Amino acid sequence: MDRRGFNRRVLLGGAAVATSLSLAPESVGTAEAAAEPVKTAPAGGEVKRIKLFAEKLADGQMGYGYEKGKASIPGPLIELNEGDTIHIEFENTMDVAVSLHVHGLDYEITSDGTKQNKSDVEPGGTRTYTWRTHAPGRRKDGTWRAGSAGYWHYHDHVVGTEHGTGGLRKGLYGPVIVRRKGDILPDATHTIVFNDMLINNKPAHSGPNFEATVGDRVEFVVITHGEYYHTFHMHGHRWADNRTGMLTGPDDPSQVLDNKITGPADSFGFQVIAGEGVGAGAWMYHCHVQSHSDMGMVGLFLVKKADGTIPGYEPHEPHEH
Ligand SMILES: [Cu+2]
Repeated sequence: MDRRGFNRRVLLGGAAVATSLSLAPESVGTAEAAAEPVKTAPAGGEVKRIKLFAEKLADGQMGYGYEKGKASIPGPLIELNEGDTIHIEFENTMDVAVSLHVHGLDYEITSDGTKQNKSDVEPGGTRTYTWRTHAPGRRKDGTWRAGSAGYWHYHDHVVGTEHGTGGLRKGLYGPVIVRRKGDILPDATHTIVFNDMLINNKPAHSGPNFEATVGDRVEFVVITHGEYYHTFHMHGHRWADNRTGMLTGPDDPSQVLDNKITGPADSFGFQVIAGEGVGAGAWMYHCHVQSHSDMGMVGLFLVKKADGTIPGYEPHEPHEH
């Protein structure tokens, strides 16, 4: 036990020791962060208001951003708790019509983000899109209604074609996470979008790379767009094929994976403890369709030791982050 863990346990007393041990049965060795109490999502019910812009980027691509001049690909992460409502004041700064269409959440037809019901936005225009979420519960007829919690995504639905094919290709997409009360919160969240043969619309063979320190609880949101099916593979880490990507207990029947097939508009997410049981390293993630990985659908999960070093890793080319 290192000094930090020791002090924490002394300060928190015996009960906390028992709790942390039960949360981290494999904490021997590398899973130091897992021995600390986890933070969890609160109940929802908030009404949130944000601004979102669609912009042309300098290189001709397109992105969503919270501020003018700060659009990114993928667009910003929108995080909600079941029961929250979000009003998004959306401004189109481009010279073509654009929209905002979300998967998985509750919205009325006026927030659909398609031309078919005139819920897109003309050049220079604004529109407020409203997304709602709900907790699971029993319907009056006795059947069970799923909650909104999940790893979802938003994207344009009008640039190029009436399906937004051009907007998606140029980068108009982003992640949405809806959490359930009690869901474990990560230390960091990263989004990986397989879009045609690129990752996050970056040039082939150029990542993106994501950094963490051994023991960090790191969440990945994986989204696919474009023309192809892919398989998402990560080295040295695994996840469960369920809503959160984490097993709920010893009897959770979800399959544990390190490779998952994913097709256009699919999304899933999971959390890992960086380097758990395996240590620091430049851990690859990539599409496992061999021709796709050879063409550059590859990035690195750079897991550092506590002293900041990564054994065996020498960055040999400048990477964009
Ligand atoms: Cu692929």
